[in-house]
Amino acid sequence: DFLEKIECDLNPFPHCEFFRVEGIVRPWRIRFVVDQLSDNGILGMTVTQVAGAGVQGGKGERYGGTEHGMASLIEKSKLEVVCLRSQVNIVVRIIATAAHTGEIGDGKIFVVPIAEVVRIRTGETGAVAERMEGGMMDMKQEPGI
Ligand code: AKG
Repeated sequence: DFLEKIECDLNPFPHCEFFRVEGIVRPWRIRFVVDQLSDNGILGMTVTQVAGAGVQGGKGERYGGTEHGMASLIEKSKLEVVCLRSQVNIVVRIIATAAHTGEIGDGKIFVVPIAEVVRIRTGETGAVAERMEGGMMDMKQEPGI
């Protein structure tokens, strides 16, 4: 499956240890996406119901040469996962595979660099703050990243 081969280019941020993978997906797919992440040991995530539009201005089809007026906003679910650099590709592939229908409106995934993670309860920072027992650090990571 081509979605299993997605490679994110993280080279613009060579020293960044953490990234936020932000998926904008169909609301009726979000439960499946979350389940797939959980099944792979990714337990820390945030989901928000949002409304928005992409490059097609919320229209179901692209009309060549025609200008769209104001974007019509479409309900979507926004999923945010903060993970280690070495887990970005795996998280992106899980979201993309679970959210894919092949139809217009499947959404997008953004990968955003994170400068720091702070656990409020303890004041811990960095990898210690990101780590959850049985969570992200225990899941599969890509070697050599
Ligand atoms: C867009 O605005 O780019 C779209 O793909 C509209 C279709 C949709 O999100 O359901």
